[in-house]
Amino acid sequence: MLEPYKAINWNQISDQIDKATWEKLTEQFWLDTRIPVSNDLDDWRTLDDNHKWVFSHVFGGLTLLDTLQSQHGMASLREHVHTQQETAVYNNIQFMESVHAKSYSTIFETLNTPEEIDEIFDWSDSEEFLQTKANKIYNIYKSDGNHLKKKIASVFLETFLFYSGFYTPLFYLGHNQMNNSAEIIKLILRDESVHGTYIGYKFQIEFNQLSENKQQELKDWLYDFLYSLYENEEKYTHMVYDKVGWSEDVLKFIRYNANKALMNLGQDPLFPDRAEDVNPIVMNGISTSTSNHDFFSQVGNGYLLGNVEAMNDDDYNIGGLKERLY
Ligand code: MN3
Ligand code: MN3
Repeated sequence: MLEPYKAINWNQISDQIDKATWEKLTEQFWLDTRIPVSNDLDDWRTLDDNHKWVFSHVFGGLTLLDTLQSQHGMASLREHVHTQQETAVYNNIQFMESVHAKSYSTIFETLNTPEEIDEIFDWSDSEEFLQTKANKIYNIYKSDGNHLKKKIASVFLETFLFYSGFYTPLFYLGHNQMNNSAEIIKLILRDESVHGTYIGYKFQIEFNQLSENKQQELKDWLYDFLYSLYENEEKYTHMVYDKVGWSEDVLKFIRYNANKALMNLGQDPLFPDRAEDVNPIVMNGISTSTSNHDFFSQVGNGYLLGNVEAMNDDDYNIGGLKERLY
């Protein structure tokens, strides 16, 4: 007897969050070709060589990381879904990751010379700490193991490990410089806040069904993994930012975002850093970002998603969905 192949039916939704996320993501669709990055060239020419190096190489790093998301991240999450709509959402996210990867490189391909562009790609394809970061995540994606770990890896990558790169355009945005490049980053932040929340939500549904022992085991793994990523991220940050003296500020910012990633996964924060500890100029850059705050609360049909954390004006990142109440 042939197993029937089922057509996706959007009139029969078992998880309204799938539909709400699909609608949100398709509504905010965008392309890099819409943003005139070349208008940043006047600001670019005022930067010294060290600041130019940082600006272009963080985008090289981000290009690598979203290449990973588009090629392996979503494909690995798609291997284990509960609904056909969840597959559709991952398909949308996967395409947008390709848009993101293209957009980061659009920035340095607009600002830098052809020789510099080649050097940036050579750098991102070989730099030790960047490659370590990408490989730690990639190894989880391609393993046969626990699909919950794949969701953890995806949320850590997008809500934590990207932020050492995001710091730079947000810093300049806070100074009203390089605004078109920042416009791209704002659109990406808007996407990532939905991705992190959605994947964290899917994680929490299954995590909550595990036995207490299994939950504890996974938590231990999760914090160990976060810590090993952080240790590498410290080295990456110093390697990129020591030359302009921003490393300590960037590290505060990434610890703050590591806590956000934990919140997306419904876990307790690890680091003491709070929004007020982060450079206010960077927070100012974030606060101008397009807001998605609280979009899940508009979802009807008996879902009441709690604990959208108030975040001191920075609503770039939706709070963890700690409870799923029926
Ligand atoms: Mn992305
Ligand atoms: Mn994403």
